[in-house]
Amino acid sequence: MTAQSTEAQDKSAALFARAVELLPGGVNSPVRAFRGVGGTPRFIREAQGATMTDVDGRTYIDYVGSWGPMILGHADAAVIAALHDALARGTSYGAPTELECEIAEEIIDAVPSIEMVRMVNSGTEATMSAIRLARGATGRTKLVKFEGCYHGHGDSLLVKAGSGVATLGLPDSPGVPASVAQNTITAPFNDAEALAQVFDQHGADIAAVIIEPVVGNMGCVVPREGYLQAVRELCTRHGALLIFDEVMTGFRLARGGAQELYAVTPDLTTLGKIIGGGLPVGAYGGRRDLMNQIAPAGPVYQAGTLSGNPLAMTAGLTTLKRLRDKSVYEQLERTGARLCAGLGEAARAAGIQTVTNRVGSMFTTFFTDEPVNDWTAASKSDRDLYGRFFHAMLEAGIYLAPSQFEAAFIGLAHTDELLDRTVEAARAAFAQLRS
Ligand code: HOZ
Repeated sequence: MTAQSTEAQDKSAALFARAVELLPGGVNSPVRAFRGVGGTPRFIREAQGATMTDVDGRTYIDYVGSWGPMILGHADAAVIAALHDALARGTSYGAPTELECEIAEEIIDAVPSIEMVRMVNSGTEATMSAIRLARGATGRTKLVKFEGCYHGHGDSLLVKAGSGVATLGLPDSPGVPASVAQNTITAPFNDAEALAQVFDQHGADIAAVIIEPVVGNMGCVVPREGYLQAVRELCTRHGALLIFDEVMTGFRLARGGAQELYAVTPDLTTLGKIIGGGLPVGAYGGRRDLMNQIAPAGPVYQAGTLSGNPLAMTAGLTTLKRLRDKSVYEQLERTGARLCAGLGEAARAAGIQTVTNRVGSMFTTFFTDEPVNDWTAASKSDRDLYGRFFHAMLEAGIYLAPSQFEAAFIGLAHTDELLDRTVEAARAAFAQLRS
């Protein structure tokens, strides 16, 4: 990857030099280190609406959105006001609050499969806990996940994973015991026949199938028509639980997430990102009979000091209440379509082969000439070209994910004017790639 010479001696570069002495790789989450695109990460000073400003005063139109949560935009006035109010009443009690009932009611009302919910502190915690519950409830051990899907960094899940591990070329991780990894079976996404074969071989041992119903962590990859229904049917037939990892897609693709959009009901669902309104949060929920197996209602243990934290619940609840309005998703569909049509047209005009996958406000442009329906196809995208495109866009004030294998997100604060500026910047960036 080519480092960008223009960012040689700025405050971000100085901060990064300081950070690499203090934090592994200079960051607290790997993709942020820009290793997928080369160069030095921009250190952010503040963010407002659809834009972020770095420590050198450069402002960017933001399509990372804190990796998904910022559907309302940064520093949303209602969220900030609610947080101010909550702050004055204390930051953590370690005891139940009415807020936890309110957000649970909101989630249960919205997400078709969720009859009861447990709040946790991150998506990783949600998926780890959902898997433990699935194993506890079925008395089975094996787990099926799909190549290129990422469900956080739990031991069972770092097998052929996407997101940061794919970005760094480390789809499996040292430190995961072979005895744990051998209980995770992988299958290609979007291939119901391959999953049927896995069930034919291991059916009686499979506790759960976990899937990103629309993948965000190999870039955005869309399920083929009927695929999620086929996955549901196979799980039911073999007595395995179906877990939808809707950490990214929950409240993003529809109020009820991908399961509402595709009308497929999983047994368990994991959530995160949007439900915390930008504060650290996760949740898992599902059928009442399953959720009642979680301690203290049942024997499957899971706990957390900061779970249900009043600030996270406040930011999340304020965000979710705004998403009751159906016009939110109509707007996001319209803006997503407008932006992606513009990006496709800009690439074609420059003679650059791209494929843009999108569902609503979640999308990825791959640098390839073949359809991207699974990890095999996603991994063929030209990552050097993505890196050059990324930096050309960054220089033009557009902040994309510093990895080909992450989805981009549009929020309610992305106006047509900002989208059109993005397309103009892309036109110039694609043209640069030809030289
Ligand atoms: N891996 C997460 C997104 N898919 C988070 C990346 C980050 O926060 O740096």
